[in-house]
Amino acid sequence: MKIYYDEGMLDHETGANHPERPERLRAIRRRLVASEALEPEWEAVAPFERGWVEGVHAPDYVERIESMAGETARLDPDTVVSPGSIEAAHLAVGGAVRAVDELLDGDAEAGFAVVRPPGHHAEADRAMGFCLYNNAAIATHYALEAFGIERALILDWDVHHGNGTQNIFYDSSQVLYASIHQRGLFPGSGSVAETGRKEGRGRTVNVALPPACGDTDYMSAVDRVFEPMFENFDPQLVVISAGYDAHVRDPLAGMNVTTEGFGAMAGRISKLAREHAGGLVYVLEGGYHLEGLSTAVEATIAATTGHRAYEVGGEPSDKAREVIDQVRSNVAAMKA
Ligand code: OKP
Ligand code: ZN
Repeated sequence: MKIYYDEGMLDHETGANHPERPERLRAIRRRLVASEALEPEWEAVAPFERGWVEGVHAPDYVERIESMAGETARLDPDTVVSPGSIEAAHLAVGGAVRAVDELLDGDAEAGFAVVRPPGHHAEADRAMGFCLYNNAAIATHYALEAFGIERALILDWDVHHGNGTQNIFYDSSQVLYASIHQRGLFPGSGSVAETGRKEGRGRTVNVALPPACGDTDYMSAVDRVFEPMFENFDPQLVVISAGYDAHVRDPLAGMNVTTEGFGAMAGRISKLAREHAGGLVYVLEGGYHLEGLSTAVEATIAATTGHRAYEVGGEPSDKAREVIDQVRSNVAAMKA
């Protein structure tokens, strides 16, 4: 699988004790270099184009972010800019865009943009929750513009709700945003009742799970919500906002997904994506336990490429099933 990565993303410095740190990408890089049996192909990210970002973010916001290049700033209590951050943000956008570009050009069946800063909390006009530019939203918007795609699915399995991505496409019939996350965590949005607006009605899906859900709960959501979503919406592009902070070892959240669980999810979802859209792109979001993060990224790649098959057996908990069934009834009525 093609991996889109650039060392310049290590120069986004967030300060001592910040969980979103350069070591995250170093750990992934090291792990993938060591597992050469997976045949990762290291690709350069695309050179930044401001026009891509302006398709998603407000011009004033882009101007403000660009003016911070080389500087130090604090945008919210946990979102900071260091002298290398704006360049890193450009590389992150470039990684996501190049991955989508090569997928849709037919040069790759699957790609993984190993990027930071993450993106899914970034709103059209606001940085938030470690995120400056919304990498996945920008890459998706790029696909609509450059390739004339009419139905794109963004599936966000980061443990936090991707408020930015949801809001950017809330009115859009062309982009289906589906998130599975832990309810009650940052940023607080993402209830089951948030389902889209106007043309985008029914095009937002939130599987807002209670804490302590694990592999069987996540796989049940894949079977009972995501699979019918693929069938009914029939996406032409699939972008995964791939955060790994639902991992059982993650320090920021309270879910119990294992490395094998991520592998199982990636196996199922990548199969659906290949059947409907010819492949998929993973864009890294969160994930703050270095070993949990790096092994789960490895499992995602191994499952997607067919180097390994991961099995999860067993029934979901009653508390997860309740949410899943509620969401399922919304998805059942969806039409492409
Ligand atoms: C980014 B991503 C309350 C805590 C805020 C921010 C978490 C951002 C997560 N002040 N924590 O979705 O992994
Ligand atoms: Zn997260």
